[in-house]
Amino acid sequence: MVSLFRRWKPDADKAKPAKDDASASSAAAEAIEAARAMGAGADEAVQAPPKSQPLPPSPMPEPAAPAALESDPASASMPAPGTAGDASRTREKPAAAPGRPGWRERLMGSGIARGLGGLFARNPRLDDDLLDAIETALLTADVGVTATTGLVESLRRRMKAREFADAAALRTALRGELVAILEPVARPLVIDPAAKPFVILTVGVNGVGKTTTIGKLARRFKDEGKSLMLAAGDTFRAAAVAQLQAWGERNGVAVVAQGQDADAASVAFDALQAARARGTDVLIADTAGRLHTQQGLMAELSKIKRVLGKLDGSAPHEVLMVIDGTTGQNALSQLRHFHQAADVTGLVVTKLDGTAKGGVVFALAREFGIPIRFAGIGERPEDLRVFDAEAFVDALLPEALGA
Ligand SMILES: Nc1nc2c(ncn2[C@@H]2O[C@H](COP(=O)(O)OP(=O)(O)OP(=O)(O)O)[C@@H](O)[C@H]2O)c(=O)[nH]1
Ligand SMILES: [Mg+2]
Repeated sequence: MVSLFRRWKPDADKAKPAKDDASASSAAAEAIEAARAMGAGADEAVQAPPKSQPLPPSPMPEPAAPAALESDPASASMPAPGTAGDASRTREKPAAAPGRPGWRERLMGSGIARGLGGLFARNPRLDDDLLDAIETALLTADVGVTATTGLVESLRRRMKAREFADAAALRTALRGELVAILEPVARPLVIDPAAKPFVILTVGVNGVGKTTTIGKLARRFKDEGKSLMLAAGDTFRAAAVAQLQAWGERNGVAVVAQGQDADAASVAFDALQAARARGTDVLIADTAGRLHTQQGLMAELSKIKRVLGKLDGSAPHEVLMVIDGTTGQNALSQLRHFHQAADVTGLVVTKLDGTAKGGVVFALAREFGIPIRFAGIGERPEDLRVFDAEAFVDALLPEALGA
């Protein structure tokens, strides 16, 4: 898989001196929206037993019912429930192609970008004040104490050694250090064509963007010409099944479901069986959001994994944990627990657009070293980018110091 991102070219648009926190960075732009999740039907309709009331995510599921999988016209019509714009591409297209919002445009509104941008404008001189301001900006953006201290101390040492001629040189060094933290985890998800299907199990706490991310991935894989199937493993709420079905319909993807209160492991098992029978390339299983501190719910994830493994010893091939970028340091604790229960193999950090602080990405990278596969930078189907360390960092740092 190729990185979607086009590296942002520092000189692409000359930065202007920032004047305040928010504006600092050169090409500021914001992004954001807030929208909704999507839905998607299927070219095979799934059977979602009645039960309709969207209930708040709550405790445990239960027994299952036979998964129904009816084939139906592969139409991709449905207006995705509460979704935002559609868009046809999600692919390896130049994500930042002219006219399309790229990383920079999307992340400029984020807390970390605003903090770093303003700081260089306010502290154009190469001195301790600048370092203090950088430290504050990183801490405020949730980079975390350990990572921040390491970064700032390293910069301080280099500054004392007269390595930097001016603040611009220090900015370049900061960029290099930030990229160095992320580079090791910027490893894209590669779908092994030998796995039929390649099973992706998505996990995460409530509301982080799991289902939306599945919808975005469905679009991406479809565009890549892969056949896929979705498993409605969030059986806590009827609305969750409907949400996934809407996404499936939208993308013409089959969704296997049993409805609310079904046993999530059973849904996953049925879906894997169906996907194998059809020679499907990729199966993505949704799961209900759960608090990482609730042991019973975490154990259910282990069960889903085990059950999948019974059909295919190597499944799931990817346990994709979705993390809300606005979560802050709590994300570390979430990952620790989910990793313990389900051996997380990849991350998607969502909501990096808007007001997300985003700095937690650095903390996660430093502490766990688990690959960050994708970044969610909006609610539309195309707002999922293959994670690119340099593009991400460049979107956060002002291109000029504005001094
Ligand atoms: N701004 C922004 N919003 C997002 C992004 N990803 C998801 N969302 C929004 O976050 C909200 C929750 O998304 P869902 O996909 O339903 O989250 P979930 O993890 O499946 O939620 P549960 O199933 O209830 O645990 C929706 O309003 C989405 O549109 C993103 O990258 N940026
Ligand atoms: Mg969901």
